[in-house]
Amino acid sequence: MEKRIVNEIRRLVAESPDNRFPNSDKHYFDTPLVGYSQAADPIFTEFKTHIGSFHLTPQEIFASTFGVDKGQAASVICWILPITEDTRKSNREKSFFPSWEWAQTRSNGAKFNVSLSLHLVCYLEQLGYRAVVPLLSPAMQVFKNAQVGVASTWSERHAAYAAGLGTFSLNCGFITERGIAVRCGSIITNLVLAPTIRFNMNPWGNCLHYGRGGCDICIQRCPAGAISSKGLDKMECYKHVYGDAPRTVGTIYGVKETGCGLCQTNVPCEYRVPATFSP
Ligand code: B12
Repeated sequence: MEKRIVNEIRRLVAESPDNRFPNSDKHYFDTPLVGYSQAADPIFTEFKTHIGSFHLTPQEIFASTFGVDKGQAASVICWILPITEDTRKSNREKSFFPSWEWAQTRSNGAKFNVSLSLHLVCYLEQLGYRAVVPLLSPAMQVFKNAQVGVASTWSERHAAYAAGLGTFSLNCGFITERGIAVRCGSIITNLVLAPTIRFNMNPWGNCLHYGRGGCDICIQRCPAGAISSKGLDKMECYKHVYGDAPRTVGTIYGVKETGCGLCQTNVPCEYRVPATFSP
């Protein structure tokens, strides 16, 4: 069953017209990475201590969606959608606002990610299982003033970390074997799946800043001055990502959400886990 799910996610990424730029054959996302974790993994309870008690476990989301008497969540299915090389290259050249390609990926690629999640829910339902997209569940909320800054009741990156798909970084981003220029997604189901092994037990293991020290390229790339050796100032990042950038280039690009992603491109971790420091 694990293999069937991987194949279904890959098939949709390869074939869906929603994973295409407008009037083009070019994809928003390349072949995805997929990982699984057990819903009862104690790491999900541990996340409450890192993020806040509002961050929910898979079982809490499952129960709030289907009711407490409708069985238990068994697994979390996570995927990583790598942003294509053309889009990454176009954003590498930018020094303040994101490229047109990046903005399309943020806006329309994110919609594809939602359709992929919903497709998977239907796919599992047809096989007789229950499944829920945490970000579309009734329990989903975003808190602007949590102790850790802007945060939601379900963090896709933490779910992906639990599924062994990568680690965090200095700028808070998630670095996978296909790099940091990615989008993440997940669903929770009562289908029992074998969990992916978490090889990297260091939550920041893929980030050169922590691994060898000295890599501060993302600090220099940030147009909002939001990254320092202490990490990410989420409010400064938020003001640029949801304020200045869409206000200035959103209309020109024809999208409401442009993202930014400068700290995810032209950095050593852009499309791989960086082995050495190469400015
Ligand atoms: C709120 C939000 C924002 C906010 C706040 C960002 C943040 N870091 O939380 C703002 C507006 C600033 C933002 C900006 C961006 N975002 Co945003 N955002 C989200 C959202 C909706 C929720 C994130 C959340 O709640 N995180 C929880 C908080 C608490 O996590 P955290 O602070 O990062 O976690 C730290 C601690 O927990 C710590 N930690 C401490 N102790 C321990 C111990 C252990 C064991 C572990 C595991 C961790 C840990 O490690 C983490 C890193 O320091 C998610 C979608 C989702 N629901 O997940 C997308 C998401 C995180 N964003 C994403 C993206 C792409 C972006 C942008 C690049 C914009 C763009 N699209 O162009 C920028 C990049 C900012 C950055 N460098 O992280 C992607 C992540 C891609 C990636 N590779 O990381 C997500 C997952 C969306 C998606 N579906 O793909 N975002």
